[in-house]
Amino acid sequence: MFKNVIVKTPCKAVTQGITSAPELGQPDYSLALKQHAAYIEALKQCGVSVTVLPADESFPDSCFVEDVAVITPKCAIVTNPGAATRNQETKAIVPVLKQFFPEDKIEYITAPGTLEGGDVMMVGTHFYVGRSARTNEEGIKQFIAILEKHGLTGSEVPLTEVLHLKTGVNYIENNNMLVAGEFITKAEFAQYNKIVIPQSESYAANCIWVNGTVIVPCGYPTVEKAVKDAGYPVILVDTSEFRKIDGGLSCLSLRF
Ligand code: CIR
Repeated sequence: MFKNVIVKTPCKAVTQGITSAPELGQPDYSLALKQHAAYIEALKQCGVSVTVLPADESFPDSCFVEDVAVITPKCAIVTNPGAATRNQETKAIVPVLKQFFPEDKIEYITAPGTLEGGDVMMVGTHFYVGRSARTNEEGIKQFIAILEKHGLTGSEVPLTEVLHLKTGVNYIENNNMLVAGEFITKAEFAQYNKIVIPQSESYAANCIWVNGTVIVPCGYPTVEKAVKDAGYPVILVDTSEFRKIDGGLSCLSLRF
């Protein structure tokens, strides 16, 4: 169960966030703020305490707070984002993590290692780590060494089609895993009960489990039904403005 969630308010520069889909247009700032507020309300409905960090105009993508840290049941790991314009976003998360963890439970990925939290998927005490354009071999090596120091385990999952691991695969507990695209057939995930997502709704592979409820993005009826059919209560949240800059539900929070 999660007790805490950290989110970060989108800044006005969110309109300039990195995107692989410019054809979707720029995010509307005021709508992004409204959607972010609804996201916070959905999280609160799941019984977590939400820490809302102030917007930071220096970093257009800084609302995607998941990428700057990985929080495990044993320690917090400050990442080293591979995206140049995002790399220094980690500075602001360190004092926040210190409010929740003693210094000896805060670890760091360092250059030449790179790693972004969107590439990390927690399944119990095991962490799958996507090797992506943002997370490199050295980053994964450091990350797994940190996990092992704290009694946890990790393994690498190569990916080629999507931005981050969790862009295409998400664990929703009870052995259930939402899988899309290249993750549907990966041997690493053969042991799970896979909920296969059609290509037309692949964006909605990025749902989040929060204390028994699954938060699903608005507008993906096949995924909504599949998650409900798997027995979960569902809360829908509109993420249209974050989608325009490759962001989804998981990217917008740290849950622990
Ligand atoms: C980026 O390219 O870094 C942002 N525009 C989107 C980050 C999405 N984060 C995530 O999947 N964890």
